[in-house]
Amino acid sequence: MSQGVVMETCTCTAPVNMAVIKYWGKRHKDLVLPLNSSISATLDQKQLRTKTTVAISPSFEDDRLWLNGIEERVDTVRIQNLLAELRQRSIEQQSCPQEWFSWKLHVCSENNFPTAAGLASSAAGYACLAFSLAVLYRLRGDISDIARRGSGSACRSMYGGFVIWDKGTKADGTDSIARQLYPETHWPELHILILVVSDQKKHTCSTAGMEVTVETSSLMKQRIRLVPDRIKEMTSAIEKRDFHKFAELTMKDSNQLHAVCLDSYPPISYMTDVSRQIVHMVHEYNKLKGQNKVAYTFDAGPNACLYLIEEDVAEVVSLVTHFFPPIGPTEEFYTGLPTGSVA
Ligand code: 2P0
Repeated sequence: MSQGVVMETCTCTAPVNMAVIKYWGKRHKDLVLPLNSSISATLDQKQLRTKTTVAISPSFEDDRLWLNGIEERVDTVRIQNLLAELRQRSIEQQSCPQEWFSWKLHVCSENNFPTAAGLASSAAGYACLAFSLAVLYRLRGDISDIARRGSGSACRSMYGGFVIWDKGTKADGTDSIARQLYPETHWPELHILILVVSDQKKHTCSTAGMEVTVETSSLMKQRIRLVPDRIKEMTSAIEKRDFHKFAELTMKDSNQLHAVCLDSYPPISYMTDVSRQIVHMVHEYNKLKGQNKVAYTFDAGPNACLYLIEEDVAEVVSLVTHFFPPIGPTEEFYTGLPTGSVA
C-alpha cells in the first residue's frame, strides 16, 4: 500500500489442466453448462501456470485488465458474468466491506506459456482470476462454478490431481461443478509431456468451434450418448492405476473430439500433419511394446499432450527428439507431474 492510497491486492497462481475425457459442447451458452461431464489431470505449476494480481481501490476510475502486459477489454460477457457472480456471492456471505462494491478493480495476468494455442490457457487464466478475486473478497466454499462462468474448463483447474466436472442437470447450473476424484498422490508415477507443435493462436476458438459442432455434427449426438460410460470406465482405470486402459480411453476420446470437429460443417481441423505423425509414433511405439506405454491427447490445437509412466519418460523423450528434433523456439516440450491446484 503506498502512502495515502487505499488499495487491497492479492496475487495467485493457477495451473492448466489437460482433459482425458473432453468437454466439447454446451447446453447453455451464458451459464457455460456442458453437454457432457469431463475428466482432467491438473498439471504442476513449475512449467505451465497463470499468475494474476488483482487490486481494488477507491482511486481506480475503471475496471481494467492486462494480459501478458497488453490491456484487454473487460466488458466481455464472460468477465462481466464472472464478476457479477463473485460480487453476488460476496454480498450473500457478507465477506468484505460493503464500500468495495463501488470500488474498481485492476487485474494483471501473465502466462508462462503460449496463450490461446490449445494449451488450456483460458482454463488457467479464468481459474486464476476467479481464485484471486475470491481470496480478495474473502469468499468461502467452492468457487469452481464461478470460474466456469469465465471458461468451462477453468472449473477443473480449481482442484489438483484428477478432477471431474459434473455436467449437472439443473437448469440454473448450480450442480455443474468440479470436484477432485483423486489427489495427485494417488498416481505419482504418472507424467505428462507436452510437445509444442505450434505456439500460434488457434484459428477457431473453442467456444465458436463447439457451437458449430453442436449445431451441425450428427456424430456429436452419438458422442453425447457414449460419454457417460466412458466417464465410468475412465474413473475406474484411474482408481486402479490401470495405465493400459487409461491410455486407450484417453486416445479414443481425443480421436473422437477431433472426429466431431471434422464432422462439423464447415469442418474444424485443429491437428496438423505433425500432430498426426505424433499419433502414428505413439501407436507404433505401443505396438512394439505390446501394451499401451504412452497416450496422446490433443485439445483445440495441434500441440500434443503425452501421458506416460515415469520409468518410460527418458526413452520416450529420446524417441520424440529423434523423430521431431527441435528446430526453433516453437518446438519445445514441457514435462511435469499432475499435481496440486491453485495457490
Ligand atoms: C477440454 N477443451 O475438455 C476441451 C478439449 C478444448 C478441447 O475445454 O467456451 O476454453 O470457454 O467454455 O473451456 C476448451 O474449452 O471453452 C476445452 P469455453 P473452453 O479441455
